[in-house]
Amino acid sequence: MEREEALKIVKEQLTEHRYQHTLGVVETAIQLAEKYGADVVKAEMAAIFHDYAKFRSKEEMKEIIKEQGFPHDLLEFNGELWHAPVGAYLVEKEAGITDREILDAIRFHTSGRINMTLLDKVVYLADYIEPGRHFPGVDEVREIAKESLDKALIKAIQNTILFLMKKNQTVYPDTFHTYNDLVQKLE
Ligand code: DGI
Ligand code: FE
Ligand code: FE
Ligand code: FE
Repeated sequence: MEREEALKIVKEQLTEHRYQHTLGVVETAIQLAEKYGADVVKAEMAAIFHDYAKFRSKEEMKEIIKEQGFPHDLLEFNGELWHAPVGAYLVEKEAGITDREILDAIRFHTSGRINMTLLDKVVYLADYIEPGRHFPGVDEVREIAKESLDKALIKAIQNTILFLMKKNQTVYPDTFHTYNDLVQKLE
């Protein structure tokens, strides 16, 4: 699928604000893919579609998680996590994207996973540091991203965990598993 066709499909699913965020993720993902040697075309596609399911109803997402046998513990944690696996499913079903690496980068763009692929990492980090993001600590992560993809990812996940904990929110175990895995593998 061409970039323009993909963008048109996604635009219909998103608010203008979320679409602008998506364009930021696309540009950042391309830059990171070029810098760190990921597949640029796949990074672009995964970025375009990463938040495809963001505005589906909680009811629809819950049904898909149950009926597709996605990890049931997702339902016990923050509903913000659901659009990632549900998005991977709907992007395949509705937009006809079948590439496993692209679908996985979408599936794991919120929680991460153990053994993240280069493409997973690029999309995760691009989502966090795209130019439209303004949360505390994001500039530090942008700086680290110039030196190390893994170190930037670790800092982004730390920030996310601390942010959730300060608000007395739960943290999905996979978020911790991703963090631990990246730290353990860091030289
Ligand atoms: O969809 P986006 O807003 O672009 O970004 P995202 O897909 O990374 O969603 C992150 C949101 O999910 C953020 O507001 C925090 C929330 N969240 C809730 N629990 C967790 C979580 N994020 C992570 N990474 N881990 C959690 O356990
Ligand atoms: Fe998202
Ligand atoms: Fe994210
Ligand atoms: Fe996003």
